[in-house]
Amino acid sequence: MQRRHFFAHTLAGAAALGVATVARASLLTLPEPVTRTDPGTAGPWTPPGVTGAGRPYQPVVTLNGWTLPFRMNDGVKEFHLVAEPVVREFAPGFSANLWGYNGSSPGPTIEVVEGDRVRIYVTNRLPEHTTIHWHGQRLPNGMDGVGGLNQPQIPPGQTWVYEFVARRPGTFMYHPHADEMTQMAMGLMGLWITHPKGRHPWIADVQRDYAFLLNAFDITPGARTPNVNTMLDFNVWAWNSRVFPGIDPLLARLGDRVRVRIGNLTMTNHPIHIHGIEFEVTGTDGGPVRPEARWPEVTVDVAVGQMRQIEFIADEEGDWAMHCHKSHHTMGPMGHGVPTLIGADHRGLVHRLQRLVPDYMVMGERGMADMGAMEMPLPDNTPPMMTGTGPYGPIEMGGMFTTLKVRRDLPAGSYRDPGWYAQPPGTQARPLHPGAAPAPHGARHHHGGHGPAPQPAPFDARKPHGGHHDHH
Ligand SMILES: [Cu+2]
Repeated sequence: MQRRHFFAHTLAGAAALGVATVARASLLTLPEPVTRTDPGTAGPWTPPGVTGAGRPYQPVVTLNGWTLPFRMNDGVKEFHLVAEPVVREFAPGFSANLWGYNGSSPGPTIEVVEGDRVRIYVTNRLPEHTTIHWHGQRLPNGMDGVGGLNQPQIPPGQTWVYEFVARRPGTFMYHPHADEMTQMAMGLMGLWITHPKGRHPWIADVQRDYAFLLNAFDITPGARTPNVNTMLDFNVWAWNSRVFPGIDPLLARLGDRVRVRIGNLTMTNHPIHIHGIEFEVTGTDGGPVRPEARWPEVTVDVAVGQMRQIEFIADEEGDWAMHCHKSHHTMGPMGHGVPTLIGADHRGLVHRLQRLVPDYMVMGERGMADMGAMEMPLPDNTPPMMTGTGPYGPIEMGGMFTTLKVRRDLPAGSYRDPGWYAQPPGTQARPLHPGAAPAPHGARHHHGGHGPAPQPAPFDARKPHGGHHDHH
């Protein structure tokens, strides 16, 4: 019964769409899948020589991600995506069992040129069927990847082929259109960049081009696998399946024109805010925005299922915060059902409570800032909560937070973290009475802008005493 159903499905697909026919013809020459599990940011990937539709381009840098190499086959750019279970480190001390592509969640970024003919082999190594939808692309209807509508779903164990021309330059995404709530809650998604074929009046040349996806998970503290039936109450707010302090900084040389492409595959909107500069929205998944239709912003709201492409000149040196402005999205897993204790007086209660609950701690009487500094017992494998240590102490941020680091002396094309910014004398907030300020963070603090760059402090992922990530 199971078997008959299975064959009926496959034949229907082949007859209706020709997708399986392409697959059969190409199976012998399937490109080796390229896999990467390292959650660090891979450098830009430049294909060798002029390929496909031609034109050298400034490659994107996928934040805590990578670009999938292709091979040329008779003028066609061939990619091989493998949908499979992966283990993703969200931040030091916190990893989860996700589904991804080619070893990572999100999957690798696909980067091509307008006019390229692209063939994508998709192998399903998941325990259930899947498809891939190429969000935002112009393509033949049978290649759009909506399971049941445009094609039968791809059963486990099979390889199917998508093929179309990248007709429109821009920023796109890919994700399953099969058991979508589960498969996206497990991390199946990726980015697609199509560079313009020639000089485009509405697409600027940039020195740095970053891309990342907003994604969210519901992972019970201490657990490793997302709850896939969660509809709204997610607790891990991530960029490319990473949370601060696990998200790499965006780097720019002073004066660089910088593009950032942000896609949202969570179930809520995210106002992404950058300090220190103003930007314009220069494109969406619908295409580039005409220059006369742009307006300046410092926060761009990225709604569910949208891509926003922003650009700015990095003309102000420093370490600038860049984060989702929903303040609970820059937090770890706490915040659910914790009562407000501001103004409450715990005196006399703590000792009695600790007789019943030995780990009981006072927190929140003065606000929650103490959380950033306290050594608080957390279950093993829990996201950092309000942590990440800067040159002046705890940054008190988690989740959807990172920094934009602008430096005069950053070499062109370098993506090496330059460490913390050293503020020139007289340009930093100061206490009214010298000596009243807490001591700066050890030897990492430097005055003046000309000394050696301070070393980046190791980020603290605080764990219980005796735990395997205890730093103290
Ligand atoms: Cu947000």
